[in-house]
Amino acid sequence: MHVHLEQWRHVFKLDPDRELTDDALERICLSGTDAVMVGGSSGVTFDNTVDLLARIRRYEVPCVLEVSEQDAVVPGFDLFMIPVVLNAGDPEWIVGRQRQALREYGAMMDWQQIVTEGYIILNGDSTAARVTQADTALDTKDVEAYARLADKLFRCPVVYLEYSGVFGDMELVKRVRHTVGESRLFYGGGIDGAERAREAAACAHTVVVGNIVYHNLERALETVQAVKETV
Ligand code: 1GP
Repeated sequence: MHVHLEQWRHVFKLDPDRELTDDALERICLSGTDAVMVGGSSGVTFDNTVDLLARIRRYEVPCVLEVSEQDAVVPGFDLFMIPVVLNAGDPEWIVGRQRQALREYGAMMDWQQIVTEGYIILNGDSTAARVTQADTALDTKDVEAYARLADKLFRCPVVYLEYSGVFGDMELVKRVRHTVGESRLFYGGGIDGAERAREAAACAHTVVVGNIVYHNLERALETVQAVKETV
């Protein structure tokens, strides 16, 4: 399948380590979202990833894997998104794990299917921040500099402002959108319904909705239309 991430407005991120009923999954996949991203910061395994992929594959929605665990790289996704955590304190999450993966699979990878995400983690209390030892004490200029680094220097197709668990600073998100040129700006964190979805959609190119899927499916589903209606 051909995936056009430069056109995505709304994405659901599903965690293979969490339970979701068939009915809930069906409603997510048929919601009109542009893609389902599979990924999580802990407990992601080959088995739970392959299970979730197989269940999502009953539907036509594009399905991409955000790789955090080499052992959980399952073939058959439409796209593999590789986070490079620009503000990680531990270089494992900038180039370390990537080097390890490329040592093993570099010669046989299909580069057409791979997209680099320049990640900037901004919620210091999130699992992602803890795992990567992210330096989240950043001011606006730092964040803009990281965004330029991803966009201009590394030419990442995606810059990802990750607030996972909390709703972010929309002024900052907007500034970053004006800063990036070629990259697409993804925003994720704390979207719990239509209102925040609209706010985030006004500031970022692409809005990622995660957690709320597991807490309030109705509100999660509302976010699709809310984002699509926002110019
Ligand atoms: C997490 O950016 C996503 O990686 C979405 O965040 O779970 O807070 O919606 P939430």
